[in-house]
Amino acid sequence: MTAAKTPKPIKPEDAGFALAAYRQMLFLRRFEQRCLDLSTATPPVIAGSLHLCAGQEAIPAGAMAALQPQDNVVATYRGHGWALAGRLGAEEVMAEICHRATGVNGGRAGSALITAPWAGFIGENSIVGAGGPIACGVALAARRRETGGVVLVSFGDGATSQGALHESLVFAAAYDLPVIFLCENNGWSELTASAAIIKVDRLAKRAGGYGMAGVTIDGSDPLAVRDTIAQAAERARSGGGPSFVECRVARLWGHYNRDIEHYRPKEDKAAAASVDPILLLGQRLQQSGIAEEVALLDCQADVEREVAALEARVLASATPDPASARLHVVGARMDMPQRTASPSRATETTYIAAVNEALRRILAKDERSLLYGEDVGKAGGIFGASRNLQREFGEARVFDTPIAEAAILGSAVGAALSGLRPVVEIMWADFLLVALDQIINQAANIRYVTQGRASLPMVIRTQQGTTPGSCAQHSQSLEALLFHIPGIRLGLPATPQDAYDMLRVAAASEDPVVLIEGRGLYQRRAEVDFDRVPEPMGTARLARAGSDLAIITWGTAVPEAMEAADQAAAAGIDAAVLDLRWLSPLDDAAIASVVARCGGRVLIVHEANRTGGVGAEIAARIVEADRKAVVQRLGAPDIRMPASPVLQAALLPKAGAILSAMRALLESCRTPA
Ligand SMILES: Cc1ncc(C[n+]2csc(CCOP(=O)(O)OP(=O)(O)O)c2C)c(N)n1
Repeated sequence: MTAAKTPKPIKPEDAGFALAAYRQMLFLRRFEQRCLDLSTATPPVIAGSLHLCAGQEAIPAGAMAALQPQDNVVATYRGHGWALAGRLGAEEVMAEICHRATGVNGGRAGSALITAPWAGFIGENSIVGAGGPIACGVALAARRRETGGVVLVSFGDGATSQGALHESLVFAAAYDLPVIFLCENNGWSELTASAAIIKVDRLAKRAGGYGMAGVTIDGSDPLAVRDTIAQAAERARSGGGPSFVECRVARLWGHYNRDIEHYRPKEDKAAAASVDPILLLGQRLQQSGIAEEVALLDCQADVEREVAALEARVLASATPDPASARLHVVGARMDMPQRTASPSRATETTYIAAVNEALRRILAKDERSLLYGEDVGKAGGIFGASRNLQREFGEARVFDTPIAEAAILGSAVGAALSGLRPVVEIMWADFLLVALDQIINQAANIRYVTQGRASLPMVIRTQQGTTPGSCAQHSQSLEALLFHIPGIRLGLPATPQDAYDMLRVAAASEDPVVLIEGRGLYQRRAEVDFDRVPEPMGTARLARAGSDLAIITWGTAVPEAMEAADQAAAAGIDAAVLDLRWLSPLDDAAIASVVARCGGRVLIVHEANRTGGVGAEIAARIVEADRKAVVQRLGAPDIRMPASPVLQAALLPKAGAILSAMRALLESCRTPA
């Protein structure tokens, strides 16, 4: 809690700014009050939760005055003040909070996720701490594109306990990124007093631990905020790296609109009211001889009229068209890599070398592309996917990162939002689990929330599967987790040609793409035509024609299915093998066609566990389309993966098990029901 203070005089040269800040803060308070009232009316005019910034208005009012047009802001759910103090119009912001068609995001974001990167407002974020990594990516892009811009990311004191925020502090420090980490310390972590769970008296003390400058200031003083942010921005702009600015403020209202604050001592609330920043600034303006009380009252009345008129216009405006709810999940347009001038010729290549060549061509083709991840730069990746690429394209475009998956993925989100085309590596698919937020809550949402105004051309490469000796934390096949998520593309190349083609197709996509390679396939060799025009995203490959039974499969199960089909052929069974390649978009037409050609006899094979696997969805789709189809699934049983090769062999759906399943399926079709 901030102690009561004696008002500091305002210098004459600051009079204009102080008056403007006073009006802006009043406007924000009135705006928030009306939103609160509308949300607690019976019935509520605004549905859902609001996190209002009463008591914290001086922070955006002061900070935005120190930023320049090329700078960007990343806020939290308590971000109305940042949206208003920034470059968005009050009417479009209130309309968004009221879920109107004319809102910044057409009602898709609501109060807590207002997103307007086109206006330098990268957006609010409802995931505590998630903005830090994204800010790092925006800063990477600012540096690479030489905009001279800095990025300010605001977060609460509670957020300083979040892993993603720590990763972003580490990441920003590692590259001296132009980021200002601004902590709005209101003393509360939702319903818990931060002092009870944070054992440091000043959060800015932690900055030194990251190797950056840190300072604690009075966040209820817009002049102090302006001057401190101006210094931090100057440091960032001149290459001095990130700063951590802790702004102490009082939370005047509850955590959210329906918070009855039963947990909060009355004295704490009273103490907060006594340091109301608007009250304090009003006193200072009067005591410094800048404004009389009557002028301040006039200003208040004027603001009230303005907000009332604004509210009337917003409430008279239309709600979104329900038919539009399905639009803008992913983009319709796709720039396909074109045929190169060189004549087509096939070269025998390993899968991993094909990945390397695809990355090389992506970097050569487009200056906006970046390649980074753990060990990706100097060493060229633990599997060699990026070998020699740093030497060829330089450390600014191909680089190593801290061991910080949330920062890797989140910075890719920020960089892609800011005009770059990052390709990042997550060393093992199992490591995605520590940072899924940045894919699912962040990347997958951008196009939808912005109604297609912003898109995220980013590629995440990883690899998965069981190999002899790999333990349960380095063996999982996790595609089903991502398959479930709208807004991202998902592919699993099974051959060197597809490893090459699909990566280039992914890099041309305007949507986030996750490519899961097969570690067990990396040393497989096959002919690769590096100059052919790749097939479009979402097309399956008929790896083997047949008519007795269709095996539908993908990823590491493909060679096993091919081997099983070869063995079956020797026994007179003519099996087709459809390698789906892409799970999103899913090639429903190719599935329907192979199912029809095989008389509705289908075996779906994947290395991932059977329960909740992608096979279940495909089986459902086949049977929904043809109730007579006979569909079986073969996956790993629902067991953790042991390291012992002997134990692994007992679980994995290898060729022998596939052949047995094919025979059983055909037998069941011959047996009358
Ligand atoms: C990752 C995550 N964990 C928990 C929450 C639930 N939550 C929403 S706001 C909040 C409190 C955060 O406190 P602080 O960072 O101090 O910000 P303030 O709300 O005070 O602005 C919590 C725990 C969340 N949204 N995201």
